Amino acid sequence: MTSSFRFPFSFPQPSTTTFSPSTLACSIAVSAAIGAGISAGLSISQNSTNHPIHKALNSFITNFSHSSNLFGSLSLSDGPPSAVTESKTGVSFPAVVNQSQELLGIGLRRKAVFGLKNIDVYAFGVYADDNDIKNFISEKYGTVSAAELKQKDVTQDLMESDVSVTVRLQIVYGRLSIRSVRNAFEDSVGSRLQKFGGSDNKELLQKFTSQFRDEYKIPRGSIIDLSKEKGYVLRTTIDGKEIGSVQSQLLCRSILDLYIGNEPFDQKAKEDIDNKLISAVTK
Ligand code: DAO
Ligand code: DAO
Repeated sequence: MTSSFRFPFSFPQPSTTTFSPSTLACSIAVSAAIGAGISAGLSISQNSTNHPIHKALNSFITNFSHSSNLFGSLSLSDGPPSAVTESKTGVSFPAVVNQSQELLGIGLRRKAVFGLKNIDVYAFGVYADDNDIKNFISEKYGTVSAAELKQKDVTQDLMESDVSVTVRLQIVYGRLSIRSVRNAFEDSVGSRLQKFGGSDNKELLQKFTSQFRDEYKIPRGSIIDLSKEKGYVLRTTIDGKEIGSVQSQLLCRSILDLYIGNEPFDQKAKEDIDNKLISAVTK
C-alpha cells in the first residue's frame, strides 16, 4: 500500500506483514474511523467553498476509503484459514479458537438409541496451538524426521501432555436433556476413568457431572467447549458461559480419549487429527 497520506498529523500505517486477527481488526477500525472522520469534516467545509484543494481532498478521500476497503478484504483473504463445515450436519467450526488454538480435525458423535437407530448428537472440533505442540514434541524427542515421527504416537503423547487442547461440541440433536448427558457421560467417560485410573473414580465422575445442573438447557446449536488448560485443568463453557473447572490429569486424559484415543467416536476424525499433528510438527 502506498503511503501517500501526508497530513500534519500521522496515523499508524496498517501493516500487511505482521498482523494477527486483533491487530487486523484494529487497523481496519482505525482506517474506518479515519475515513469517517475526514468525510464528516469535509461535508461541512464542502458547503462553504468549492476550492480546488477541497476537490483534491475529496478525490483523495474517495481513493482512501476504496483502498482501505481493499486493504480489509485482501488482508482477510490472505489471513488465517477459514472455517470448516462438517458435511453431514452442516455445522461450521472456526479455524481458530482461544486466540491461537488451530483446528486439527472435526467429527461426529453418534449414539445408538434402544440399540436401533443412530442419532447424530453433536459435531466436534479439536483444537491446539501449533507452537505448543512443536515445543512439546521437540522437548520430548529433540529433532526427528517426519518418518521417525510417524512411528511414534504423537496423538497419544498429546493426550498425556500438559499442552492446552480444546474440544468444541456443537449440539445437533434437538431433544438432549441434562439427564441423558449425565447418563451418556457416565458410560463414555466413566469407562475411560476406569481404564486409565484403575481404581474407583466415582468421586471424580461425580465432581464433573455435578457441574451439569438440571436447569441448563442445551438445545440444538449450543456450543460446549471442553478446554484442557495448563496444569490439567478441564474448563467447561456453554455458549461462552463458564460452567466450572476441575483439575485432574486423569479426567483430561479420559475426555480427550473419546475423540483422539484408541476407540474414538469418529475414526476418520482421529486419523485426520493424527496426520495434522505430524504435519504441524514437521512443517
Ligand atoms: O434419550 O433422547 C434420548 C437419546 C439421547 C441420546 C443422548 C446422547 C448424549 C450424548 C452426550 C452429549 C454430551 C453433550
Ligand atoms: O459424548 O459421551 C459423550 C461425552 C461428551 C462429554 C460431554 C461433556 C458435556 C458437558 C455438558 C454440560 C451440560 C450441562
